Amino acid sequence: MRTIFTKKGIVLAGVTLGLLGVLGSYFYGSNNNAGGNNLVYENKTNNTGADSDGDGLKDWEEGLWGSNPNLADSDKDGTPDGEEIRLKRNPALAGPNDALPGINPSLNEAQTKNETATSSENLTEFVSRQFLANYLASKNFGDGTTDKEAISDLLLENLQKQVYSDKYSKADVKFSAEGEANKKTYLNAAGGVLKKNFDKLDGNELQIMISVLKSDDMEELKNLEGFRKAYAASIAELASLKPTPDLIDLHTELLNILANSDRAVLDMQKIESDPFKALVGISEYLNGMGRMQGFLVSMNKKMNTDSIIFSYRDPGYAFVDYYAQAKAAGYIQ
Ligand SMILES: [Ca+2]
Ligand SMILES: [Ca+2]
Repeated sequence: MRTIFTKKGIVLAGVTLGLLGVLGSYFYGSNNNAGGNNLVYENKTNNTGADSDGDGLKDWEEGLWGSNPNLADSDKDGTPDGEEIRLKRNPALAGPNDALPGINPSLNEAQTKNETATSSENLTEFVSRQFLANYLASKNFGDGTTDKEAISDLLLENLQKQVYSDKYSKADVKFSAEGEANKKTYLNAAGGVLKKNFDKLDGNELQIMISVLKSDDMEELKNLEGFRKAYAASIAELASLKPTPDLIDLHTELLNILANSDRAVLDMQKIESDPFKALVGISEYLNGMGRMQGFLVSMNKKMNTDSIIFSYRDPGYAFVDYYAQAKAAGYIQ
């Protein structure tokens, strides 16, 4: 399963920070050139994202600010949403007291965040914050009158509201009778499904995204289709398997990880028209990676406890193999 962990899944932080770099330059150009930022930003988004209500904010930006993409004056305070951003006011909060957070010198010093991220949770926030910092700079929020960190918090809250919910519930799972033979049958079938669908794929989705953004060739987004097919096929095949009762939780977790990852990739493919959704996709993809590591740890612990041993030729060995690969890559301590 090359997608979420694996040898070729490479080091999480390296790939993600690479993605971050190209995401930044794709939409905003170099960070060192404030004048150029706006030009690049305008060029990239003028022809792509729609502004359904014609208020000067693209539909995806409205998602970021929590305003209504189909209503030019979302909070009905008499000022169109796009104009509110220009005036550094909140388009989702009725005026007159709707100024976006201003500079508070006493808070400012404590706001210097560290620039590194290690766990996938920190990394998700790190990626989002960098994106938001670039976005706010492109909207001229860097003139020293507003508190970019506090505004970024506000936007991050809107981003976090987009978190996916799990589709599969353990109550829906049909199961087999308890027993070692049934357990092995299930694990061989499930491991076989993952190997069959994912081992033929090279690289991972984040690497494809980096390539797309670097080349600016949206045709390359089609390279994500192989992953989406692998997710869809795996979900369909896994859903028809019957785990033993003690494996229902892990089975359900695996289905949800795969379903959310599939949705994350679908959202990443919208990078051009809806970078906000693509950012949600990247966050959820990273969450999926974290959950997959937890899944592998639990599955291997369970197999050890139950003394379930596979030869490396057995499909069920996939769970041992993926665990070893994730450990070797440093994802699991
Ligand atoms: Ca709009
Ligand atoms: Ca307002």
